[in-house]
Amino acid sequence: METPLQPIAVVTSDAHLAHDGLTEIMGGRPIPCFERPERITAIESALSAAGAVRFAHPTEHGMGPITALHDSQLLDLLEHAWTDAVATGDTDGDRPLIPDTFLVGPYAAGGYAGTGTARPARLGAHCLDTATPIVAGTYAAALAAVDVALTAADLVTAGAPAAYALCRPPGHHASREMYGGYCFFNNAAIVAEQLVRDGASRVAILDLDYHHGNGTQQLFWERGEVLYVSLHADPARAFPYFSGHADEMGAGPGAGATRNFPLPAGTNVDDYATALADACELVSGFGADAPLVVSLGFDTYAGDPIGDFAIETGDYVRIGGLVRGLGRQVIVIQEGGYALDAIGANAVAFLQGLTGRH
Ligand code: Q9C
Ligand code: ZN
Repeated sequence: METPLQPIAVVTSDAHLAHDGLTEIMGGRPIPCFERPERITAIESALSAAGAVRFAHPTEHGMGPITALHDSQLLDLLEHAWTDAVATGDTDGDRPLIPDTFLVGPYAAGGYAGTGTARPARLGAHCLDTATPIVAGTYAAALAAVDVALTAADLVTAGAPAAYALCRPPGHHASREMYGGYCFFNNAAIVAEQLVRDGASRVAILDLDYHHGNGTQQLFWERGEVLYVSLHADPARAFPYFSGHADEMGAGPGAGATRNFPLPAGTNVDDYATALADACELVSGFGADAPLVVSLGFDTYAGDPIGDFAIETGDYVRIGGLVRGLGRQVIVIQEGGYALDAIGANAVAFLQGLTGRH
């Protein structure tokens, strides 16, 4: 006989509202940000309406879990970028900060050109792309997203079968010393690292965002105790272009603990489920002794403005069900997903599959 299902805990905070980048530059054009506050409010509304969720607020976890993975220069930059730019006149207070000078080539290999490098110039030393604007509230929002993720982890560690962290800004493109791809701190990686620090000897991360999580991959590239498995659009055609190929499998003690499933344009739920079943085999075989961390993106949705997969709303029930089939506790971390008219329904469908309510 089945025990009554408990409502899944959804961790959320209004702190993300302070990060509203307004403009990103894509293909040389300034356009309204895809990564907007309405993404999370839409998910909250849909989950409220669907019921069977219980909202929880994050607790503060301090800087320790962040400094455990991220470079101090990245932290310093993100903390001060906006106020420095205001002080130097590099923003009039209305425009977001998007670097126009990038550090590549020999200087990049050797660190900064000089210790006197001004903070405004450092943006381009730590930034991946032109799609990740910084505004006054960015740093606070990014810190709060980490607390949202860590609080979901706390709930699961305390015994909940699953918890859903409505993280915004997302995290999986952020590496040790680099922000970009709408991400500042790597929420999912920080959770995985915290599980290791709390005593787990093996932790698995399953990344279901449309894009490859280059940041998560980099952070655990040489770490055999953290498995990173990702399904995503083939980097031959999709951001982040430089990583996510099938032959990238980790190095040193981490050799074999990174696995990538690049997928073609038009991938539908049958194709996706086939790859996900293989990914789940890897997760099962890894033998983690901590809850599974899932980086969840709804940019795999057919109607997503920056994706090209063919997954429909109802398909997320099946996808959530495949994750449920692993029979593990799950910490779900929100990553991407930009179709505002469907992201809420997609989240409801995924949770139906994950919790078995369908
Ligand atoms: N020409 C996440 O979904 N822009 N980030 C791509 C392609 C950046 C996506 C531009 C997309 C970042 C968390
Ligand atoms: Zn994405």
